[in-house]
Amino acid sequence: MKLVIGNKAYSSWSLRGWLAVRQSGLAFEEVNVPLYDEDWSNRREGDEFAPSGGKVPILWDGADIVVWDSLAIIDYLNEKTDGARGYWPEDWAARAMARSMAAEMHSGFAALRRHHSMNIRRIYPSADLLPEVQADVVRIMQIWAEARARFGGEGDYLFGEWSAADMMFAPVVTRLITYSIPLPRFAVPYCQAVVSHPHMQEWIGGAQAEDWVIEQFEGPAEG
Ligand SMILES: N[C@@H](CCC(=O)N[C@@H](CS)C(=O)NCC(=O)O)C(=O)O
Repeated sequence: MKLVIGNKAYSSWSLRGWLAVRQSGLAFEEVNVPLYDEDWSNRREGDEFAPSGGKVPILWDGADIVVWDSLAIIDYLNEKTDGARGYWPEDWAARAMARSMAAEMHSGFAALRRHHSMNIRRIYPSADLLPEVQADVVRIMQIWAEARARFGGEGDYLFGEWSAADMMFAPVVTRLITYSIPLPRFAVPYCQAVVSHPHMQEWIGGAQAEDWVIEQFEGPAEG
């Protein structure tokens, strides 16, 4: 398999797709492409990018199978590994909630995503949040708290074990850290557990080793 991803420092959807592929335990080649560099528009029109409309992540499984979009990559790999790699919790009610949370992340939280772009290499001081960003953070804390309370058990993650729900929220965790967004007490150990996960440590190491800088994603969020 081959996974095409953007900058590890900035590309939050790439992180989700990469975590999904890493979870599969299957061998894959990683192709890193710097987003928005001088060659970006040529590259995104090329064959490798065409199926996704020019966005990353893109998973190629051989020459004929292509899966783009983070959620589709999770589901494809869950099926390819016969549901054996723990993408979704086994318990039916937990699974329903985990899928709903992943879908809500995928389609929602636009204000947080727009105003606080992922930047894994930085930590900025806490600043006032726009009301719409605050509303996103409140909603995220609500669903995290509910998942942890109902299904977290003794585990460190939303549904106890590391799952696709954690993969989908991992770039939210890094944003909360980057922008020093105040957290309710229960969320602190959860965020620590996410960034300490071995796959996250591997990704963060990769982000730190990159020397690409995209100015529009640098600097504290406008409040
Ligand atoms: N819904 C897609 C989002 C993919 C996406 O927007 N990726 C960004 C990088 S984080 C991208 O490729 N942006 C380049 C562009 O829009 O030109 C997914 O879940 O994978």
